Amino acid sequence: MSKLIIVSSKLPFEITDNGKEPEISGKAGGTSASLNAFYRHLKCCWVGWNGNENIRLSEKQQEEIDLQYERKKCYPVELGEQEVNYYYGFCNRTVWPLFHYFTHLSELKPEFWEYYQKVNRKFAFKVLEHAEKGDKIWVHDFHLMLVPRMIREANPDLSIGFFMHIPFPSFEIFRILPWRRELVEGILGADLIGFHSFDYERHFMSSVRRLLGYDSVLNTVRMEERVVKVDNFPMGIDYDRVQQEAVDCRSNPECRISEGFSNLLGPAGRKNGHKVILSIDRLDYAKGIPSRLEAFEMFLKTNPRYLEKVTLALFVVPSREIVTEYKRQRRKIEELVGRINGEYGTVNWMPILYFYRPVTREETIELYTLSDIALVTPLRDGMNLMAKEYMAARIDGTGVLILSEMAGASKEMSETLLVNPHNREEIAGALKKAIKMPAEEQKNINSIIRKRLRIYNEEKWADDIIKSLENVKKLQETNLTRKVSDDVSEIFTTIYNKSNSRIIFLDYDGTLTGFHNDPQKASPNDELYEILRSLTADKKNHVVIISGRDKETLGKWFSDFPNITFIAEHGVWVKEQGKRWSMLEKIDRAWMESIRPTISFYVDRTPRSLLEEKNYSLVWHYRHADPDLGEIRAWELKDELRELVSNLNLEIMDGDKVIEVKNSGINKGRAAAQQLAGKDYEFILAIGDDWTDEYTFGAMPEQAITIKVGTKPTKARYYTDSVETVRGLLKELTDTADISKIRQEP
Ligand code: GDG
Repeated sequence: MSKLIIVSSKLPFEITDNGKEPEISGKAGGTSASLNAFYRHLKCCWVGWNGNENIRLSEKQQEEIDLQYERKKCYPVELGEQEVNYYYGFCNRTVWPLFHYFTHLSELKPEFWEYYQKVNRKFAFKVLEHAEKGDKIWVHDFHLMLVPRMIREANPDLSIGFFMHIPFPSFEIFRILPWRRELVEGILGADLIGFHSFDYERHFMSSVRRLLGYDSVLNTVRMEERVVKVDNFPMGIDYDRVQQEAVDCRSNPECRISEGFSNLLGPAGRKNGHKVILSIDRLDYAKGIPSRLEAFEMFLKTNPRYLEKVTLALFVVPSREIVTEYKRQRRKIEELVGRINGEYGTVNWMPILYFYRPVTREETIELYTLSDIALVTPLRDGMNLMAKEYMAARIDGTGVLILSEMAGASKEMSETLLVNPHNREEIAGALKKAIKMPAEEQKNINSIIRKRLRIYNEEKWADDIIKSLENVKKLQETNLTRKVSDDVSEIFTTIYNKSNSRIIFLDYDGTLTGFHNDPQKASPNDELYEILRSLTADKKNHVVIISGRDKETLGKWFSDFPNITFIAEHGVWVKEQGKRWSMLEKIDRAWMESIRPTISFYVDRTPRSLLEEKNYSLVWHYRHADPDLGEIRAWELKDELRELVSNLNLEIMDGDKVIEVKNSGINKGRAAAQQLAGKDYEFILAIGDDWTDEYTFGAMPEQAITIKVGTKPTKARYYTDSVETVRGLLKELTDTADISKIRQEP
């Protein structure tokens, strides 16, 4: 039976040595801890670093520890001191600041990168040691972005999922990384790629498009031999467990932070509606603790009536203390706490209760239950599960969450008080609003959020990802458009040589020739003329050029080819071999006057786009516009056109970086079918590159060889990557035909 292997930078169990025998024990916080429940539930395996930097083990102790890990189906990756320093250097000092938009803090050191690759390889090896055919591998986070590709290259039979827990930045930020291409290619080794929010997904797709040129359709990236799905799965929490922990905490007197502290924050210590505001984070510049403190200071300054009536319980959990910027953060926080307490504190009251120390799970839960307000204002945060846990722990339904709009969690909790974490006035205002908010209103808001969190919990999140991974595999199997490899083209030439009557449909732009800034300039070159001459020289061949081009252009370019049949303007005009142009049916063009101004308006608004006027259609080209702007404008234009054409008998065609408006019912498929009607060709070949050619592919009989140029989803049975390979294939057909002719001749 196939199994699931979780891969994360750290295992959920660390080696601890409390003076007796070293043993492994569960970690308190972080991503691996939050995946832990899921791991227990699915009984999967886990590959990760054991976190052991300092504990030296004897051979016997090592055997015992290995056994303990084995029992838990955990497979530790061993890292040396240098590897830990440099690898985590890349993770924490290069990627982390950059992906959280702290570009000035990102250290672009080649030695970090070197170790990142090395350690990622170690993780991939460890997975490959334990993975068997059909297994699912679920790789987590920015520490392991190269692992999916490394695994795939060694074993393509595995299903690989990748989930990113932190934001994926906009391309303008991501492009700073000298190793951006390798990272995107590494992630794309997965079959399914997940992010917390649509924005991160969008940013990733934009990097894929700009760096590798792969386009996406409906979250699907078409790679060389397979499709990759990219989607957003906002991570949930183990809602019932958090709620139960909160219930236990309230009923169990042993579960207390400390008597004195509980008394101060608990009901007994609250007089005259005293409110407790909770702030609890790892020490990290991305968490925005100094801005939060400044906002709190502003609140005290502008609302003197709340002096002595509020307490900010500020917990800062030590983290990455060797990194200079973290030390600086700590200093900054402590200066601010000192300044605020010094200025506003009294003998009976300190506005901020500050703690710089680790916080246990029980303490965290208790703090949730004791605090009237949770102030969660990171400057950037992938999701922030603590905001969700606060909601789940409020068992009486009260509590106000002030949440940064820069946290992924804000997308699912828009009912709460959302703030811009850089805006001190806004946070101060939200604090006042939160303090004054009646309990009924709190409950109303929270009930909506709590219901959502209960339904889309951690289990559902993980199930969704695993199911999606299974679905991608099915999609990959049904969507098996094969590449025209050397073997495949050899089969084509064999069939070609054996057949006595052949028809070959060839699209022009993007198929026989590359794209040009000015469509009028993409005229055929000598090589193409030569290929067509060879093809048409064989009397068994009927060559059909089937294009969106107007008949004048095709007529001018191919005046020396009376043996070719031309279909122009997507099937409006036909010129049979040796005959004149004729129209497939009479077409009205009066509609152009009303549509032209709209397209012209988009030409003006989109630099480097242009309007092409054909006899029976209007075309907006945006291939050379900025890709993102082009996509946005294309959506807008389609939207506008849809309104305009609703009463006219028109069709909007969404081609490869073109939008074309033309009379409906006219398409390449209809014109191609007419060429096939009543004939019995032994060899049928159709090659095209864009959406309009899908009509041609759709009109072909089952035995036809249909080839798409490019990697977008298609009805064609094969794909190839460029105009050059199309020309190569056509040459091969005629060349081998010549050879076989020569061989037959005595
Ligand atoms: C990444 C992203 C994203 C956290 N600190 C302590 C602690 N925790 C517990 C929480 C929660 C779990 O860990 C996750 O917390 P966060 O959401 O804050 O995330 P991180 O692991 O720091 O980081 C983040 C997350 O991944 C999940 O995708 O939300 O945006 O940066 O259960 O309660 N628990 C204890 N002490 C801590 O100091 N006991």
